Amino acid sequence: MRNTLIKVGVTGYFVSSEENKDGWIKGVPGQQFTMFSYDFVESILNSKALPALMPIVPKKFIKEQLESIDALILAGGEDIHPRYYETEQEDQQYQDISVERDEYEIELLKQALDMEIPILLVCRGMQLLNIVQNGTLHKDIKTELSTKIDHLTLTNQSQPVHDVDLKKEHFVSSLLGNTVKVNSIHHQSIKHLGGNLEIVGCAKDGIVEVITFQDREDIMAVQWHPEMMYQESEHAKLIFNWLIDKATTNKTIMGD
Ligand SMILES: [Mn+2]
Repeated sequence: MRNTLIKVGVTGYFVSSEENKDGWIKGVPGQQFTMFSYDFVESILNSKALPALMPIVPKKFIKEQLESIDALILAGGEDIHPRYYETEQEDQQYQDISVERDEYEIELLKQALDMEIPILLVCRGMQLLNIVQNGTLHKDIKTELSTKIDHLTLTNQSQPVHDVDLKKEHFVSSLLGNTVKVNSIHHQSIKHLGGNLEIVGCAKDGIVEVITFQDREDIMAVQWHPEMMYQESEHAKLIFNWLIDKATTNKTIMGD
């Protein structure tokens, strides 16, 4: 066995030339960018693994892109276009949508599932998993549901906002305990659960916060952002350690 670091691929934002038309993000006006939050770099390094950016590439390269990593994180970001989970389309323009990213990540996730790569899905990533399994979303918690919890808290991202109660006798609660205190930076949530998935954690108001596959312990999807909490919260570190442990086990079995 080669003693190499586990490589964790992380998806991120695609910044189009239109979004960077004034050059206010980086570089020169109109230049396009791919980027992810540095919180992931720190969280992954902290768990003794090496982060790798997963830029949007043409579909024909996705398999090789996935072969270059040992674990995958689908990060948070824009809303997913409702055309992927609604048959009745409202005639409206959506803000904060990236169809380029949707197309790429849906294919990436499908292939990663087939290749049995360990996957952590964060926020948008969790919603994407549900959609890939033919589930649906509440497009806006505030307008569709009544709750006293503020799930869209944009300040002090490393601080917990609400509890999540985890299903007992499940690998997630074995890892994290029966309740975790989490941050909350989302305005959408799971509506109908997709096929072969299981709800294993909810906030007190019933909003779904953790899903997994019924028959796999190497995939975990969380609605909160553990990468923003890894310095303060033990459970956030445990999630990254879990992902890297799963990848290490795979690598050992494969004899690489
Ligand atoms: Mn929440």
